[in-house]
Amino acid sequence: MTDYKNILVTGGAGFIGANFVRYIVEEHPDIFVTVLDKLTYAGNRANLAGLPEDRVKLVVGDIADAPLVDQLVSETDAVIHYAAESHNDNSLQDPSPFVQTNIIGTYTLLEAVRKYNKRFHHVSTDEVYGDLPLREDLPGHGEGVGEKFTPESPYRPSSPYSSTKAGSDLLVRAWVRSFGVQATISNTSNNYGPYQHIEKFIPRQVTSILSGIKPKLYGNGKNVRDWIHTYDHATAVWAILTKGKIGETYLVGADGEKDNITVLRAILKDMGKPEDDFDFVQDRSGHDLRYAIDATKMHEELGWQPKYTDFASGLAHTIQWYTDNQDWWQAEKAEVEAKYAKNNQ
Ligand code: NAD
Ligand code: TDX
Repeated sequence: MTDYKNILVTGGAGFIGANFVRYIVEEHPDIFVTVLDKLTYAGNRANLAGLPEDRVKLVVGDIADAPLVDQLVSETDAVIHYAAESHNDNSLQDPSPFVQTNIIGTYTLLEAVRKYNKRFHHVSTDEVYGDLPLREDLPGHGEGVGEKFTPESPYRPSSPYSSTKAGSDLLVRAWVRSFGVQATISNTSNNYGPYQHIEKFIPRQVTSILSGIKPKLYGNGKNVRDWIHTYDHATAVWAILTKGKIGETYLVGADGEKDNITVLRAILKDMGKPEDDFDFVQDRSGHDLRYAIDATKMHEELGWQPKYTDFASGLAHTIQWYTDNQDWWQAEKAEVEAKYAKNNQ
């Protein structure tokens, strides 16, 4: 049970936001969700298709539109803030929307929750902590060796994307300390699952194979990402919203470290292709080597545990989803690939 009857979800028509809205509709029948989403290239009405109108309302608008945000925040019990420009590669081509949405947009929301004294949860990324050395480069390399990100890790962002997310986190911390805003922050590792935009690694490779295009692996493919199913991210955010301590930062992950080449080979195998049927392409500038989350605080303080930790079966379901929902992505595929091709990626 919770006191929240009306929640405002920014970015709720994007990948992780829409999965959170679907989780709320399924698991918390007493809550009404208002989604505020600009419907950028990454936002899609279809991500909310089939949800009942008496449970979910979509307001198309910008989180940096102060009068609109003021009105929506005044009417809600809590704000869960997912809206962002989210793709590292795009941030290397044009950082300006990242500064505008991630920093000015978050500032605009903070001013409104401050004015109306509303609960605020800020969804952020582990990328604010920069990267870790690969395990193989650490002394005594192997399983269980090597540091992970903790809530005490220093902020060390590498890209325009991660630096604007870091900036937004710091605004939230300052608004808690200086103005008593009731906020929490989560920094989560790489999500995967249905409704993820096809610019991102797993959906790009799956939709390429379905389109007869060879998958593209950056650099040597040894970069490590710590995968978590988006459903587990939703339950983590809910746990923080309802049980988290104001002013605290929570790191969310599911011990899903894998290097990119291993993930790509698993996708190829699952889709009946030879495991070396891909191209190595130009590396991402500033490419972070490894992310890894220590989620002890989530387990010990909030009793949260991830459920979808079998990556092979989560990946198979995700591949099936993109195979079954070609109408959802096909119209955009050529444009996404043309953009990458300009950068030899
Ligand atoms: P996404 O790009 O799929 O979705 C972002 C959504 O925000 C879109 O619906 C878009 O239309 C909306 N949006 C963008 N600018 C807006 C604006 N100015 N006003 C209103 N709406 C706007 O992103 P995602 O992968 O779902 O990520 C959601 C959040 O989670 C982001 O804050 C991201 O930093 C964070 N995050 C993502 C991951 C990941 O693996 N994808 C991991 C950790 C944290
Ligand atoms: O075609 C590709 N080939 C490739 O090798 C693409 C698109 C990516 N990659 C690599 C780069 C990364 O090492 O795969 C890895 C994952 O790439 P992305 O899907 O772009 O994710 P990443 O940059 O790790 O960031 C993601 O996780 C953290 C989200 O996009 C962020 O929003 C989140 O904060």
